[in-house]
Amino acid sequence: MSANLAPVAHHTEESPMTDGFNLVIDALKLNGIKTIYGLPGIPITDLTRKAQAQGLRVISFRHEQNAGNAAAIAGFMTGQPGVCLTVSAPGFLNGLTALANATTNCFPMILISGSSEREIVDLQQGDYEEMDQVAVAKSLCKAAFRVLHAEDIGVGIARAIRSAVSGRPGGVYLDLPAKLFSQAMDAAAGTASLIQVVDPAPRQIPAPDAVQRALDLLKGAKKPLILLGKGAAYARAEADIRTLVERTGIPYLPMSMAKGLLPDTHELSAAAARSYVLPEADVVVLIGARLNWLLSHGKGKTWGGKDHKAWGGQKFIQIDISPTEMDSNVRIDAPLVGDIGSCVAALLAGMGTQWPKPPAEWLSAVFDRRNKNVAKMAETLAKDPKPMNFHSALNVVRDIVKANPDAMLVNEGANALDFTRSIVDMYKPRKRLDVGTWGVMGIGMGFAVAAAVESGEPVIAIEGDSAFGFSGMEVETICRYNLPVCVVIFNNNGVYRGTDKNMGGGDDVAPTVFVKDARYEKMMEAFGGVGVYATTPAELRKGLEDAIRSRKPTLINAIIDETAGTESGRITSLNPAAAAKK
Ligand code: ADP
Ligand code: TPW
Repeated sequence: MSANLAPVAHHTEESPMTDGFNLVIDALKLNGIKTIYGLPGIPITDLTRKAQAQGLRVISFRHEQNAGNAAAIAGFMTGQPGVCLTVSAPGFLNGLTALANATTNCFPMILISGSSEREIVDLQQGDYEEMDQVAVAKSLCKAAFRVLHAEDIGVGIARAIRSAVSGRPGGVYLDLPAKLFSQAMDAAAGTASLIQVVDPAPRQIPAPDAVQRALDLLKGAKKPLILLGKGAAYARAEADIRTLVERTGIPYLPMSMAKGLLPDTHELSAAAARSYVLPEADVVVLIGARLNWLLSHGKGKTWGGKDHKAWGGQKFIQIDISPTEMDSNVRIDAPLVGDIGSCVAALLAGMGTQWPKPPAEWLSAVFDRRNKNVAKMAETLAKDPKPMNFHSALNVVRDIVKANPDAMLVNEGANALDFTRSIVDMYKPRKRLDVGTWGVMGIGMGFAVAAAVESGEPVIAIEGDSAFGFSGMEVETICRYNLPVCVVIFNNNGVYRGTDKNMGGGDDVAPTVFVKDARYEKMMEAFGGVGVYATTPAELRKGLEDAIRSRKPTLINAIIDETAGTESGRITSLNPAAAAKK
């Protein structure tokens, strides 16, 4: 054969091919992703099958919002982006609430969604499940990408991972149109196109002058306070944070999901004196906590201000990876921008081993109040009212968590949330998972599934009866994967309480009222799990102990006095009707 007649190179049986399906799976595996949370359908059904065949764990849900919430909290727990996989338009939209919630809470998550054909979508010709998903997702996440060619899958997944975990973590959307999955390419070239992301969340070292400024401010404090947020839990900085707290002897307050970063029983915890320390403190060190509504925006009466908008006079040191978080609500006198691990380490290095303790008057004022409040709470918890109320039920949960400090605790509701947060002590970091920054209902079963899958530990989910309803169908998922999840429903017959009356006097019940004495435990029994109907603390205790020992999917329907609790729990002041009365 003469040289100019040489055959054009083409693929033969000796040069194997790969396709979009395999490249997506290979790229995820190359980057250490082990689990996909999702819900199958066109065009991603085969992706879920092939992923499972190739060793990824695929946890299939009954609704995408719950799969998305599972992925988001997996991201919080592990520091690796949680992956949620959905079908086009409606599936994608169902996943979007979780993606937006992940972004709001700074949880790293990637929502991967199949989509319909670009050509048809862009001409709006009415494809199956047609939607310009990237455009819709953009405003609800940190970044949104679309991959059109198989050879770009590696880059697309690398960019999604980096966007989710670097800087302030958050949600990322990755759009994979149906056609991409069947695109074939040379297998060797495909492998070469994949990227194993190096150092996806680089440390960010604070500037030395910023560290010195913070130390100077702290040194002059007469009434210092440390406030720990879920950013500190996410950053896994508990060892250095503990050293910081103990070396300085400064009282600290944990935000809800920072509980357990240091054990809640730590001698320097001021949690039970919150309403005293916030207005009284003169210098506050915020570590991975934003001055958002959960902290009354750093001003107003909560902070000792004259009225609801006035500054209370505190000076703030804020440690955060996001430079633009500074001054978002009040002046930050000493911004310390960097990752929490590096910032706290730099503070410790700058302090040396000797650091003056806060004035004794401050410490005794704080801890006397705390001890008094703890004693008062112990009295309340010891009561045994009939029917059970939140306190007598949570007294049991408190004991169970104390005896099982490795168990995960998921929590949502209004009163069920607020009382659990203040009554149930946590002993280890990243064990308490709850409604977070938005106070969103519906995270319960998604979080519970991921908590079990990611940790292997027993999960206790304390749920208001309304809160549970948002994701209740996932009890089937819990049974299907035989997860050690014990759902405890605090059943008081409605949203907040079950006692409202129809103000129009008609036959319909009030908007906040549910079916009385609903038998939620039968939902778990329907799928082979254990159902428990508990009207006393003893029955609740036995149900929880059995569930933890047996690791069987369990649902305890804990009957709570329907008059117990308040409207909106602790945030009644944000309710327009209540605010108008003020
Ligand atoms: P909480 O609700 O517990 O008060 P927030 O969600 O308001 O906590 O605040 C968490 C903060 O932590 C966010 O501002 C986020 O930028 C920050 N953050 C998250 N991870 C890190 C990290 N590794 N280093 C520094 N800051 C971080
Ligand atoms: C997505 C509004 C806040 S709390 C709550 C609702 C509906 C339920 C409270 O009743 P529950 O708890 O769960 O029975 P308890 O202990 O007080 O009896 N939709 C979304 N998110 C929120 N936050 C709401 C509605 C809400």
